[in-house]
Amino acid sequence: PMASSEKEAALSAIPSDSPTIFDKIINKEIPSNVVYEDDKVLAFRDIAPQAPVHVVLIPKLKDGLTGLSKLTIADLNIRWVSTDSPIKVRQAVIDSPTRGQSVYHLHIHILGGRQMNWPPA
Ligand code: IU
Repeated sequence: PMASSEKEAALSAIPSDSPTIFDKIINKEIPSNVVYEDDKVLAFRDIAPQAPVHVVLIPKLKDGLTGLSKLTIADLNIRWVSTDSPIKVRQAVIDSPTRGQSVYHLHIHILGGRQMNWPPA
């Protein structure tokens, strides 16, 4: 299944500044299900969703930034947050029939650090 090939891909991937499949998604060389796009960011639906709504939000500029380990607040402001992109992403996913918020204080989930499966164990 997708989960094991994704796991194998993650285990064999090496950090690199080389172009990735996300560059091709940004350049529309390969298709993706775009939910929001502006000059700085692209948000698209993950091809192997780990939840009923699973959107990948990526900056268009990589500039050596290959992962969260090097992320700074300046990167967040310059590369990720353009005026209304979080609102546009919200608008794109808000109609999902599956809600499930339990704590009504603004929050965004970022999932990572381990491989996950759907349905969740
Ligand atoms: P990761 O943390 O680097 O493993 O996250 C990459 C995600 O990108 C992962 O959830 C994939 O399912 C997803 N993805 C995608 O949406 N479209 C693609 O063409 C490829 C990966 I390759």
